[in-house]
Amino acid sequence: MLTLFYAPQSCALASHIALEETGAQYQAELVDFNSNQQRAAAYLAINRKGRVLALATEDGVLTETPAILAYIAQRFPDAQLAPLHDPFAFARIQEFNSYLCATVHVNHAHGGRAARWADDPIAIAELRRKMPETVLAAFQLIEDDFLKGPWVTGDQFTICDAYLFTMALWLERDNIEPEIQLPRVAEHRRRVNSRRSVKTVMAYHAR
Ligand SMILES: N[C@@H](CCC(=O)N[C@@H](CS)C(=O)NCC(=O)O)C(=O)O
Repeated sequence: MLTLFYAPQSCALASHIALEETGAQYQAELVDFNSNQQRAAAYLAINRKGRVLALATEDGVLTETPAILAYIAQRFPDAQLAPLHDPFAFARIQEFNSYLCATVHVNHAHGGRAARWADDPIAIAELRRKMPETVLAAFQLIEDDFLKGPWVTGDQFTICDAYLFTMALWLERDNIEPEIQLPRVAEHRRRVNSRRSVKTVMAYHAR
C-alpha cells in the first residue's frame, strides 16, 4: 500500500490528485506544520529533508514532486497521466514539472520561507517584497506559452495539470490576482477544480 505524507494545500496536493486519478489504493498521512511535525524525529526518519511530500512505496520512500508524479504515471499506466511511450513528449512533461519545482515553487518560497536565504531582517523583507514580481514573471511564461489548452500539454489531462493547479492555488496568497493578471491560468484552475478526483482530495486539504 502506498502512503502519501502531505500537508494541506502544500505541493503534496499535486501527487494526491494524481494518485486519486489512478483509482489506486493509498493512505494519506497528515504532517502537521502547525506543530512543526515535518521537523520531528518520527517524520525525519521518513524524509530527512524535513519537507512534504514523501511517498512510501514497497521499494522505499520517494521525495520531490516531479519524481513522484512520474512514478505515479508510470506505475499506473492505465490512468494515462503521461505519454509513457514517447520519449520526447515525456521529456516535455518533465520539463514543465521541473520548471514548477525548481523555479515557480522556489520563487514562491521567498515569501513565507525567506529566512532560508538570509539572516538580516532587512534582506528578508526585501526577498519577501520581490516575491510577487518573480512569481508573476514565472507564471507569465506559463500563461503566454507553456499552457497549450485546454490542458497543459494539449488535449490530455496529465500530471502537469495536477501540479499547475496546485501552484496556481497559491497565487492570491502571493498577492497576484489570477482572474485579472493570468486569465488562462485562472481558467485552467477552474477546469481542474471541477474534476471528481480534485473534489475528493480537496476534503483533505481544507484549511
Ligand atoms: N522540491 C520539493 C519541495 C518540498 C517543499 O518545500 N515542501 C514544503 C511544502 S510545499 C514544505 O514541506 N515546507 C515545510 C518547511 O519548509 O518546513 C518538492 O517538490 O517536493
